Amino acid sequence: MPPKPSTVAAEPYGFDLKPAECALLIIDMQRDFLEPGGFGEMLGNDVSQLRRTIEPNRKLLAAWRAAGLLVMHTREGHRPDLSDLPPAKKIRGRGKTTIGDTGPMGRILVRGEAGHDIIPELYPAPGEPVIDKPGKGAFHATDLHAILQHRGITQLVVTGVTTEVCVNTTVREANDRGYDCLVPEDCVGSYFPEFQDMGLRMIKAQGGIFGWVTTSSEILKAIGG
Ligand code: C5J
Repeated sequence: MPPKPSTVAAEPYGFDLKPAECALLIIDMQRDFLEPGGFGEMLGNDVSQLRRTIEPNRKLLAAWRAAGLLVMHTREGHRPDLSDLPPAKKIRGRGKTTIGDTGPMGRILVRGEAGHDIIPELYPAPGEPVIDKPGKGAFHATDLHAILQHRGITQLVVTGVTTEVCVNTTVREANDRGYDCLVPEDCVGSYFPEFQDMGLRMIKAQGGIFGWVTTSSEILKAIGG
């Protein structure tokens, strides 16, 4: 039996969690974004800003699994022939090394490469759907919405990286499709502290215009973790 519905302390107000209708959606916890020596660090980013989310995600994931609730993972990346990579995305940033080129952990953001894979601490268990997404939002050009609908999901707990890019884009897409989204702030991360703060404020502003913000410990209380 899933945990009973309850109200999770959140901002801008309590989130009425219905565990049987809620999926944990973990966004892009990929080696190239999080690991020292990966593409993110190669670009000069401080990966410790993202790595602090690993332990809270690990605890939340363990509790979610123990409660028998739906877990889904996403990975940002492209087909090896790059046929799903928009030319505009390929050249954006004018960097010397871009998506599809060889980076420190294989070809950058290409499916099947080491850097594209999910970090071992949060590796998907057998049976947990993994959504390979070519964009920032997890609904764009994927079957995520269909999978969620088939399973009767109406709510999402969204975690992962980065707060202002793929997490925010996914929460906005989900909100437009009618899902209620709850974001635990310690389980999402940005390379930039000011974007972390603003990314969360944007979600909960104006009465929860895109969703709710809480902490993983509040969710753990609600699911008996
Ligand atoms: C994600 C990115 N996952 N920042 N990607 O946020 O390019």
